[in-house]
Amino acid sequence: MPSALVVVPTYDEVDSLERTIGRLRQSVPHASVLIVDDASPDGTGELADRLAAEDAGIEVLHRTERGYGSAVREGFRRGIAAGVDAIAVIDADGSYDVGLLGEMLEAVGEEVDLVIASRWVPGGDVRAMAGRRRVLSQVGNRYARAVLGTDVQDLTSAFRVYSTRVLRRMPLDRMRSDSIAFQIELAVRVAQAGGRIVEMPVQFTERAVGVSKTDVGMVLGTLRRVTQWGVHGIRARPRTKP
Ligand SMILES: Nc1nc2c(ncn2[C@@H]2O[C@H](COP(=O)(O)OP(=O)(O)OP(=O)(O)O)[C@@H](O)[C@H]2O)c(=O)[nH]1
Ligand SMILES: [Mg+2]
Repeated sequence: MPSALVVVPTYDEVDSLERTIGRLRQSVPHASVLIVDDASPDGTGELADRLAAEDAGIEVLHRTERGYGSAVREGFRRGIAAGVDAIAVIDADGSYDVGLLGEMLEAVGEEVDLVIASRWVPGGDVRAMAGRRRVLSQVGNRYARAVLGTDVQDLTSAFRVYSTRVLRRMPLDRMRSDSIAFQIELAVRVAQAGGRIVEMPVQFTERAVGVSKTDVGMVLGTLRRVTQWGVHGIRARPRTKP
């Protein structure tokens, strides 16, 4: 089992954080946890501090700036500095089944640089997701796949394990994308860096508590980004000449 850091970005997740962290500590006790909270007004940061005080395997990073992408990038920098073998990222809202993480960590290694917990491969199980969102995610993924030349089925999944080796090669300071576009950009960059990507079917349940931070603007922004990348010829795999 590789040494690992699990990055958990949080913003206003006071109703789900403790449960998610509890499950994490239970399912991968050897991995340390870094909660990155951006001054949530609902007390998530204080709750995170309390959890960290009770468990030496948990650390909290409090930031004043806001942003999912920059929170995760900061987590990557910490993991790289700590010299762990693998860095995992999972949402705090309990949507993704944490139980898969042990298997994901085992899969990452010499041969594999990114393991994606995938909702859209056979065996993936998506619950309580409104039909509209389901279609949007699948159509969006199909569009991004075609434009960017990759066969990753769930480019937008936020539950992933990266090899630290591949993250060291990412230009973290130059990356500006956020939210859904951030997930797609990283998958493409890993492929461009020659990293092998593996998808594992995950059980996904739409968040039951708390408020979504993803809005229509982010979805449209992602669509625009993917289209721009396509126009600029940015692809996971170079186009094969006919
Ligand atoms: N640190 C930090 N975390 C964030 C920020 N925005 C979102 N998050 C966290 O990132 C994770 C994903 O956000 P969600 O709101 O669940 O996004 P989503 O899964 O697309 O939307 P839902 O369908 O509502 O679950 C959650 O753990 C959030 O708390 C942010 O600005 N800063
Ligand atoms: Mg969510």
